[in-house]
Amino acid sequence: MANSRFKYVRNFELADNLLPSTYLVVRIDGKGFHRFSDAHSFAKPNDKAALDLMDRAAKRVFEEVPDVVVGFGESDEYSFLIRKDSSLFSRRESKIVTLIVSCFTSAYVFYWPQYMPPERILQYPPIFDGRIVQYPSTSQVKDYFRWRAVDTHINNLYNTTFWALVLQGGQTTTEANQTLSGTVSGDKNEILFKKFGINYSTLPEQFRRGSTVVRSAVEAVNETFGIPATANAEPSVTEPEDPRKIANPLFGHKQKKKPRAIPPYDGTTGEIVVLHVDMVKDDFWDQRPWLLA
Ligand code: DGT
Ligand code: MG
Ligand code: MG
Ligand code: MG
Ligand code: MG
Repeated sequence: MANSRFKYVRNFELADNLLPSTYLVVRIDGKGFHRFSDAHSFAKPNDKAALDLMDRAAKRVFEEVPDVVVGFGESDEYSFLIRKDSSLFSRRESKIVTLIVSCFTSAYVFYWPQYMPPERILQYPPIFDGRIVQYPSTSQVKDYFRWRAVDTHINNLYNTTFWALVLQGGQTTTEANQTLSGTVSGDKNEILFKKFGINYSTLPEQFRRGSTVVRSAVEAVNETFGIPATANAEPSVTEPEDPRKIANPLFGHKQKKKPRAIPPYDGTTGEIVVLHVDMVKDDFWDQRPWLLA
C-alpha cells in the first residue's frame, strides 16, 4: 500500500493483544435463537438435527484453526479452547473472535441443507455473537468447562421435564413453570419417571452431556509415522530372536534402524471427533494431558 496523506488514520487503530501464555476460551452464542428455533420448528426440548449442525459447524472451526484444541457445545452455544502458547493473529482479540464467529456462522448456513429435512428451509440468516476470556491456570480452564457442562445438565433436565408436562401432560407453559418452581433435580427425575415413564439417565448423551470436540491423538500419531489405522493400540507381538544374532551379537547391526522418537502430541492434528462425555470429572483431561500442556 502506497503512502498517502490519509494513512495517519491507521494510528487510530488500537492494539488489542491478549496476554501471553494464557488459555483463551472463545464462546459464541446464537442471537435470538428462541425465535430462530420456533421459526424453524425445532423439536422441543432438543432438536437432534440442529445440535448435529452445531457440531458440524464447530468441526469447521477446528479444520480452520489448528490452535483450537477443545470445543464444547450445548443449545445455541459453543466454546472453543485455544492453546496457551498460541500466536494466532499475534493474539489480537478482535481478529480471533471475529474469525471464529464468522467461520462458525458461515459453516452453520453452508451445512444447513445437509442436516435439515428438505422442508426445513432457512427462513432468515442466523447470527452469532462471540467473546473471549483469558484463563491463567489449568484449574480455571477445567472449571470453565465444568460450568458449561453443569449448565447443560441443569437446563436439559429442566427443559425435558417442562416439555413433558406440556406436550405429554397437557399443562400450559404457565402451569408447567408453576409445577417446576422450587423443585430440585431429584423431583424432576421423579416427575419424569412417575408421570411419564421416562428414565432421564437413558436419554441421549448428546442431550444430557452436550458435545465435546477434540482431535484424535491416535490418528495423528499414526499419520505422522505412517502406521496404518488398523495398527491402533494392538499389542505388539515380540519376534523370536534370530539365532544368528544369538551367535554374534553384532549380526545385522547396520540394518537396524534407530526407533524414531515420537514428538509430544500437542492436540493440533488428527481426526476431529465429537464426543459426549462427562466434563465435570477430571478423566477427560487426565486422558489427554496435551490439551493443557
Ligand atoms: P440471546 O442469546 O440473548 O440472543 O437470546 P436467545 O433467544 O438465543 O437465548 P439463549 O441463548 O439464552 O437460549 C437459547 C434458545 O435457543 C432457547 O430459547 C432455546 C433455543 N434452543 C436451542 N436449542 C434448541 C433445540 O434443540 N430445540 C429447541 N426447540 N429450541 C432450542
Ligand atoms: Mg446470548
Ligand atoms: Mg442465544
Ligand atoms: Mg444460548
Ligand atoms: Mg485483509
